[in-house]
Amino acid sequence: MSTTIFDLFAHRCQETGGKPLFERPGLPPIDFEAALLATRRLARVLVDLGVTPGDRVAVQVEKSPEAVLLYLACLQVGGVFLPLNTAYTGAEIDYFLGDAEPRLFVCRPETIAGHVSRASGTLAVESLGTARDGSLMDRAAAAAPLCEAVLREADDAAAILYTSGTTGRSKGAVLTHRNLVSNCLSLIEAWRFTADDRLIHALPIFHTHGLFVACNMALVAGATMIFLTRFDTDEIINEMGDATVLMGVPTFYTRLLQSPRLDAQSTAAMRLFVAGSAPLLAEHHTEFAARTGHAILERYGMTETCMIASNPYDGERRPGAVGMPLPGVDLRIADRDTGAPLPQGEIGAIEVRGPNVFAGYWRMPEKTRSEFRTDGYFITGDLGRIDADGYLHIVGRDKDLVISGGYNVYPKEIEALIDEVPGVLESAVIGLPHPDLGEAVTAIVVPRPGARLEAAQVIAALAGKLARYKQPRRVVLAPDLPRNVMGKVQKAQLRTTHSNLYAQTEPLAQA
Ligand code: MLC
Ligand code: AMP
Repeated sequence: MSTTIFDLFAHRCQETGGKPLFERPGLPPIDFEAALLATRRLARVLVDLGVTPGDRVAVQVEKSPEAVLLYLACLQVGGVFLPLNTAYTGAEIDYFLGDAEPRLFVCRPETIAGHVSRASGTLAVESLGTARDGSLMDRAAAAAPLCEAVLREADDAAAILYTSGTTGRSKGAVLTHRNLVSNCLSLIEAWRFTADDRLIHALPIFHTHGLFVACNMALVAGATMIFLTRFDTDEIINEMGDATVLMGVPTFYTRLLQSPRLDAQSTAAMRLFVAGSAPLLAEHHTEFAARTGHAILERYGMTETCMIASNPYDGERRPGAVGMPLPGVDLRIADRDTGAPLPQGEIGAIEVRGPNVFAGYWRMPEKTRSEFRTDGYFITGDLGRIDADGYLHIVGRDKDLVISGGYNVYPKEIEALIDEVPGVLESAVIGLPHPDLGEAVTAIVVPRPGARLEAAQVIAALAGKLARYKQPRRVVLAPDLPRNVMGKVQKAQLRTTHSNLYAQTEPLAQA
């Protein structure tokens, strides 16, 4: 039997009872006690809907406190929480539901009409809105609280998060209770997170960063979350006067730096700024420190591994570095082909082992095996080196991946769809430096000889098939793609050729 995030939250509620857990501008706060009661009602609803231990609960809803409580309720009844990006289209949802075979799918009230037909003897479909509305909340209002929690083992699955693959299908990363609990407790200690903290939460809650780092830490430590539906520069700066911690992707910091309001005074109440999910430019780290007096604490993580490394809370937070492995995490720089550890200072594959590392990919034993070394190290697909002082630097990626505003996009998935567009001979999707997103998804497309193809046609053909953030921000038509002697497309060369494509681009929201 093992402790779960739900158990730790329920335990914390005994001490923090009437303290606010969620605060939202213009809305009444929700305290820990009320949150626990609502969770217990939702847990009863899950049981009534037939969710038994090990069953998946797939959820594609807008950000709300109730969505977090649904996650907790799922853990309470021993279910496996499966959050889905709100940007996913119908075709993408079909795949996830087919692959994960959930017992319950919870969608937005406005999309339920399109989803009810999915309901069957083995799949219940319910809805959850942002105003305590939806069929799930209707059921919860009438439900008696369920006070017992199902006992789980540390290696039992707690959640599945889908990550796209370099080839073919998306993979469901199965995270265990051990993964979530050990990582949460490590981070609470590493970042001195306490019940006195007030966390500005502006991240989405369907990914590791927003859910398993930010929410878990607040739920377990007894901190208050200033729960914002999305990132807005002015709103964040307004909240900083009454908050202590911000966790964000680098785009948050890029945008904050563009505001003349960001200075030592507006950030005076804050004690910690955390960045991760994508590389934070060293110059932004330095500029932020010069403007505010705060050194951003950059950390490194991955869906499959939760958080791996962090710059120190006390001690130098080194620009361009992601710090040292968290306690209990074994990290090595290894030869990409053999997995043999390399001498200190050399660049190689970043490999990790520890209680943070996931159980494997959902129903993909061979894929799982191929991503682990025989001695248990997981091959992250990132390339790095450890400097003389023990700081890890991520220097590149061994995987064909674009990270746009903190979201991962796997080129293979986009290329396959572009290649189906009439008039397209072939394509290469790459990430190019973008001043707001870090990297922007960009397609280099070769038309068929004689075809009259326009970039806009390619973009239009992808609409509706792919989540918006995966769609290329620009399509560049080219007569051919550079290849090496083996015939492999030289993406590095394409990235160099087009490196300035977005040099003058404005932030998304203002574009
Ligand atoms: C939104 N859009 C994006 C985008 N976000 N396009 C590319 N990349 C993105 N990241 C699109 C929208 O569909 C819309 O398209 C337009 O851009 C503007 O949308 P918006 O809603 O106004 O954007 P905004 O709210 O400003 O969002 C940008 C953002 C957001 C960076 C704040 O993407 C975000 O919160 N990212 C965080 C992702 C995250 O949590 N990653 C953690 C993964 S966990 P149009 O054309 O309709 O206008 C992980 C492990 C770890 O990686 O280590 O943490
Ligand atoms: P995801 O699959 O969405 O969990 O993304 C994980 C990937 O994000 C990692 O493998 C890294 O490539 C990248 N990443 C996360 N944090 C950082 C960071 N601080 N610096 C550079 N890359 C990062």
